[in-house]
Amino acid sequence: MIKSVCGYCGVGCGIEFDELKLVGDLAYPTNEGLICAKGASELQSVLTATRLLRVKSRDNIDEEYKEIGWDEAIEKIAIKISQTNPKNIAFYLSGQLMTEDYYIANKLAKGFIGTNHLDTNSRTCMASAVVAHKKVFGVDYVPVRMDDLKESDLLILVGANPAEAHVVLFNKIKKLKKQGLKLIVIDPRLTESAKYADLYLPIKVGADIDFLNLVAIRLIEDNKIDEEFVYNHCNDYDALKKQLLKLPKTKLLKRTGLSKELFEEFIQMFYENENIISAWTMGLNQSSQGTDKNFALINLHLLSGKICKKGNGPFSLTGQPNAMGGREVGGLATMLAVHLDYNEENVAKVNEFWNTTNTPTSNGLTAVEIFEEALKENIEVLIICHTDPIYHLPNRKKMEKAISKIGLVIEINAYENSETAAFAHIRLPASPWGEKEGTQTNLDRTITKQERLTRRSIDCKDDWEIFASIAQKLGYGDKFNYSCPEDIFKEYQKMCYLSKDAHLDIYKTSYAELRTKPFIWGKGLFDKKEFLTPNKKANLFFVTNKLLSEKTNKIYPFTLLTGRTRDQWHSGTKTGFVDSLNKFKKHNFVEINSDDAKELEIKDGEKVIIQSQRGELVSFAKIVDTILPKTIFIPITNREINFLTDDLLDPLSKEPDYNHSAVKIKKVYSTNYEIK
Ligand SMILES: Nc1nc2c(c(=O)[nH]1)N[C@H]1C(S)=C(S)[C@@H](COP(=O)(O)OP(=O)(O)OC[C@H]3O[C@@H](n4cnc5c(=O)[nH]c(N)nc54)[C@H](O)[C@@H]3O)O[C@H]1N2
Ligand SMILES: Nc1nc2c(c(=O)[nH]1)N[C@H]1C(S)=C(S)[C@@H](COP(=O)(O)OP(=O)(O)OC[C@H]3O[C@@H](n4cnc5c(=O)[nH]c(N)nc54)[C@H](O)[C@@H]3O)O[C@H]1N2
Ligand code: SF4
Ligand SMILES: [Mo]
Repeated sequence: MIKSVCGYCGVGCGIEFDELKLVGDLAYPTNEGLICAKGASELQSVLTATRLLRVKSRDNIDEEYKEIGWDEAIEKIAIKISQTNPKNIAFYLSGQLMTEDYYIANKLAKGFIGTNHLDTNSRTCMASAVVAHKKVFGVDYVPVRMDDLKESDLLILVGANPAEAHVVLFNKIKKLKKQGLKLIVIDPRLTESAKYADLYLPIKVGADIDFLNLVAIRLIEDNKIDEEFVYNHCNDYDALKKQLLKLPKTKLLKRTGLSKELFEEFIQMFYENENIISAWTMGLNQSSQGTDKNFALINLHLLSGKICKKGNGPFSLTGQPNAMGGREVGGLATMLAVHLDYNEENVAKVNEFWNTTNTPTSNGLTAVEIFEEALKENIEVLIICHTDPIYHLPNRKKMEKAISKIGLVIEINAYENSETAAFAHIRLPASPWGEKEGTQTNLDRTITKQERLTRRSIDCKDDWEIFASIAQKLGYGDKFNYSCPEDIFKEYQKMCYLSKDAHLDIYKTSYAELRTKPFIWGKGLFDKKEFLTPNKKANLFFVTNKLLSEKTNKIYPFTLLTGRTRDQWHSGTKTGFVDSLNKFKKHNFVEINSDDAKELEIKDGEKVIIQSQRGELVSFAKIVDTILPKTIFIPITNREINFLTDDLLDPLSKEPDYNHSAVKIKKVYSTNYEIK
């Protein structure tokens, strides 16, 4: 029996493998034996016929790939890197990498090659929460754990659908509901999660700041502010109060599309329940004002003092299995390493620790920005690992054009059917989950050991080994002399002492301990109501809805929402071919409100074309009453989704505005449209 952890979502369920099947680990505190269909089938993904098993190369993207050896490929990469100015080299990583992989890639790129352009798909996912945490608390720290839900009276889900995206967490929520936990869901779609809500608020897309400000105003007007907490532990309350009270309340409510009655029901539940947790995900983060939306929500907890005590607080739900670990390591272009920002003192510390002089001194380009620079022909080498940017970045046509201008694109992937593959020059086969070991941190700071369950495919390497072999070829061998992931983990643990106040107390555990039980870093960091800001107080920020997103108009009258379905994982390289995951839901559909469908004479199951200013896709209509009028929903299992989306970014977090693109939808009469 081997114990490991699921490699899909941020819940991070403990699993057991007995050579025949995967089951939930009853003794593991996060999931207590529960597991979802994706987790239970993960070994099948290791065995699919679509694995990338050989090194492939070509000089030009119009040519066919040829198989080459590892040595030749690594040499080609090292030669090109050594001939290129570091400012023209970029790395694009993933919240699905393990901590050890992330650590090595970050050390190689920033510390030795000397480029600061190292970002991750977490930019498209958690960046808004990261920026908000840092600005409000002075540190990227999630102050709530799943266990806190047991002591909470009310859970508010805003722009999150855990019934499909964090399945085991939602199963726990359902159990707790039976013991009295109340649930409010705020979402333009009556989602699977909303079906269990005590109160469902069908908010208009993009109106969350208006709603949350309105609640803050009510807290002030009804004397529900926790003055002790606000005056002793927060900055800028008086300024916030003054500005909030100037806002036009009727207009705010109108913009939310909610009735006064529904709003009042929300307020009543907020007042009646002592302990409140709010949880959010992509419905807030992926927005032109993603960070502001985080501020507006966290404000409510600070104003009402519902934070820093059991059963209370703002709970950002991390999506990917190790997006949190990547943030800890510093695998973002806006961070140096181990929660350290770029500044002279930190760069000196990091240079000394890595025994180098090459570390850059300022932030690098973030995800979409890397591609924007590529469009200007300023990126010559791009190393992509464990993610599929051509599938997942917004405004796909533009991203395709950009990547085509990069001289050397290296794709490290465990599967051969990514969308990015068509634009790569060298493809390196990685060993996937199940064939390797390492650590990952889940959404509530729990670090777990992933174990090797099966033998490694002959020509594959672990992601960290690939980065280490590039480092060795570049002549940094003595600094990248690791024999196994544990060596890397130990070095990373030492580096955590450099973090501010050493709050990343990851040095307290070890591989040996992690094999028997998980470790939670930063336990009780805010218990004394002290934050990591200069005066130890949390910052309140006044924000308003600036209505920056693409506006619907006569030509494009619908707003496009995009998101998850329960049994599929993003582009589907790991889940798309697993029979047990395919039986419940069709992948290719677009949800449209029944009134809109009637008006457009679209019937259920009919072929429809969806177009935006940037591109189009063809799908099948699914007529529902669970989505607001003039809003459609397409799951991101549709690999063409981002031909439609807008590449507008949040100015603070640089996270894309995925959920607010203006589109039109119409029935397809012609037989010319193929559905891929
Ligand atoms: N099955 C499965 N699970 C997954 C994943 C997967 O691919 N498949 N991916 C993982 C990852 S990486 C992530 S980031 C998480 C994402 O987890 P979630 O964010 O919970 O998943 P989404 O389906 O993107 O849900 C976002 C919700 O926000 C709503 N929404 C959109 N716009 C607005 C708005 O303006 N206001 C409000 N209030 N709501 C809005 C949408 O209708 C949708 O219900 O899931 C993780 N879990
Ligand atoms: N429209 C729209 N776009 C979105 C989103 C949205 O909600 N709407 N969500 C955004 C978010 S939150 C996210 S997180 C991204 C996700 O977008 P991606 O990260 O592109 O999605 P995945 O399909 O999970 O890609 C992971 C890749 O890693 C490969 N892989 C699997 N195992 C291994 C391994 O062990 N090693 C290596 N090297 N490779 C491996 C897989 O084959 C796959 O190609 O999409 C973003 N894009
Ligand atoms: S809930 Fe998430 S971590 Fe748990 S088994 Fe399902 S996909 Fe894996
Ligand atoms: Mo994500």
